[in-house]
Amino acid sequence: MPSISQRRSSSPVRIYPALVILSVLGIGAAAVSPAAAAPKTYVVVIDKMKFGPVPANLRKGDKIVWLNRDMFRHTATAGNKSFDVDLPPTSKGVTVVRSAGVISVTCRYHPGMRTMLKIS
Ligand SMILES: [Cu+2]
Repeated sequence: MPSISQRRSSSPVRIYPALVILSVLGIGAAAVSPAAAAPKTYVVVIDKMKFGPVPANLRKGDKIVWLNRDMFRHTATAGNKSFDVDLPPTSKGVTVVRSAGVISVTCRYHPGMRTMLKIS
């Protein structure tokens, strides 16, 4: 028992300097390149057999969380095959957009479900 309590008390001391270094690097990077926007995460809700509104200002590197609120299985499938996210009922899946351009998105199970991503 004494050895466990020693480990517990020593581990925060080891982790703390690493956290300080990471946070300093993070602040430094933001200050050096303010023009490079940090990647953002957006949520696209799928509900009642439809894709909800998609983000208007998507950029390369941004993340999309596809949130399936339906009791049906869907997919978010890119027309250019850059992603194909399987979405069981009431689940979510993540895509990182890797290239600029316009990508059509459909559901493999319900071809009537369509949306479009514009990535700059
Ligand atoms: Cu579907």
